[in-house]
Amino acid sequence: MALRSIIKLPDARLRMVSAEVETVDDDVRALLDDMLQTMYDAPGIGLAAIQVAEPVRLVVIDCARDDEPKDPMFFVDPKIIWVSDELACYDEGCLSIPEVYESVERPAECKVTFLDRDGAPQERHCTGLLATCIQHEIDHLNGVLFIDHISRLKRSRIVKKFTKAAKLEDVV
Ligand code: GNR
Ligand code: NI
Repeated sequence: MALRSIIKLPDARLRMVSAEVETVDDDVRALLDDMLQTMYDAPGIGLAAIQVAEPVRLVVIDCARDDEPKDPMFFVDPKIIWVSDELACYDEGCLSIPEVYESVERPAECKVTFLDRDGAPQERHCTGLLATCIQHEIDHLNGVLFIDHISRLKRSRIVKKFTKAAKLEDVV
């Protein structure tokens, strides 16, 4: 297992549409394990492969609270097949947009199909924080960021701030 570095806004790779995986082999499992370690280290509750610069449709999530046992979940080629009419608001953050938190409204529940770490097809009904997180991660697989769900004014302020910071880093 290895820690990978997480790419940040305004890295254009965050806008890529990631490719389907289809076969879950040892290379895919190794990348999933690296992603999990990187997510725990950050720390975060979810991570999409594109955040470690790998444009493939892989997601890891662990929504367990600090006082609960670890609950790592692996999603290969996740697809949303149903969303609830009911919406829920959550203060979202993103490891690729550090220290920015904004309220985002999404379907409160969803059903997702995916392949597990062994390549077996699975279906999961997601509620609560897991429902929010899996939708945030599947957005990443399609090049969509949570700031795309907030006002244009707020979004452009955030993008400007990160673009400026990246330019200053270039100088040093
Ligand atoms: O760590 C994370 N926390 C979080 C909080 C609310 C909604 C979504 C998330 S996912 C985020 C990690 C991340 O950037 N995943 O892509
Ligand atoms: Ni994110």
